[in-house]
Amino acid sequence: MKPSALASSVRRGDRRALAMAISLVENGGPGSAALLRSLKRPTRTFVLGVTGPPGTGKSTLVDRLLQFYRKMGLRVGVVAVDPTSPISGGALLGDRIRMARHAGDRDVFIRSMASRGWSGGLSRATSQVIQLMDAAGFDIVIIETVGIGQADIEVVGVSHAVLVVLMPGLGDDVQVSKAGLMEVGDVYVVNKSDLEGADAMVVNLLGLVRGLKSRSAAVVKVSAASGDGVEALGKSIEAIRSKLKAGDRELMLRSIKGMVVETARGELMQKFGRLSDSKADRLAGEVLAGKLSVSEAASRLAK
Ligand SMILES: Nc1nc2c(ncn2[C@@H]2O[C@H](COP(=O)(O)OP(=O)(O)OP(=O)(O)O)[C@@H](O)[C@H]2O)c(=O)[nH]1
Ligand SMILES: [Mg+2]
Repeated sequence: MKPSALASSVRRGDRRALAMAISLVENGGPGSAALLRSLKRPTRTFVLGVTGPPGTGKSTLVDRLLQFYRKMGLRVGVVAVDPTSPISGGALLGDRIRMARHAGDRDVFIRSMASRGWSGGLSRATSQVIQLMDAAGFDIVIIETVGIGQADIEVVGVSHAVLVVLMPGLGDDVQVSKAGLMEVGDVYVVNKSDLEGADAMVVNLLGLVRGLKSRSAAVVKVSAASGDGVEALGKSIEAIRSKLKAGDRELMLRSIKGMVVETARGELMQKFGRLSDSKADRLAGEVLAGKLSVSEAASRLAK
């Protein structure tokens, strides 16, 4: 199918076309650039990032949020980024299984993607997939990152709002701030409120949030397993989404800028991959011959 025809089918909401288009941009083939060029500019979709350390309940919570938004009649796309499995080389199925009850719903589209070593908890094509889901008319795109604990969290850039999902027993609040997580959240979710230590964690987080200078953030306690607190969490996300609906320019720019930067990063990395190997061989030879230092060779390669 021609990229322009594929783009029209995606815009009509054709699910098979969307699946094909996502595979095309994931593989980065020749038609991919043409397809992306023929999409209209991003306009309406609310992008919600869900991040946090491994095993805190992100997927279980996304499943609850799907229920929350489906009750409102909204159409939701989900991108679940999994670490690349060393065995299969593809995305793990765990996240899809947790959200399986929505599999038959025509207004929900769930896609797992492998991170394939791409940093920041995303996959290389994440921002392109957001653009495709936007074109397909989804009201909300939820991105679940690879379970991460460090500060290079690119999901912040592409999202309009970021949930940082934590749970009791992760260690004290100092560890949360050390991991850079206090720099990124719009809503801090203390999940697994059925476990001991949840209330103490909420108190600690409220203290940290009050200390934030440049912005405000909320702290919400939930149990994704039972659904307790999910309505309240949904309301605090809706407070942010309503700003987007009202045309908040800063918020719109935040996600668009993140997508531009991520896409540029992807292009640079691809170019670098094509160039680097033969040049690196030659430069390594020059280092071995004593003509260049490693850092001089690296600067030349970077240029
Ligand atoms: N007790 C309790 N367990 C929960 C709750 N929510 C999720 N879990 C469990 O926590 C485990 C991890 O849940 P996931 O939803 O896979 O967590 P995740 O953050 O998506 O995990 P990764 O994607 O692997 O980082 C599962 O065994 C869930 O059943 C909760 O509210 N209470
Ligand atoms: Mg998960």
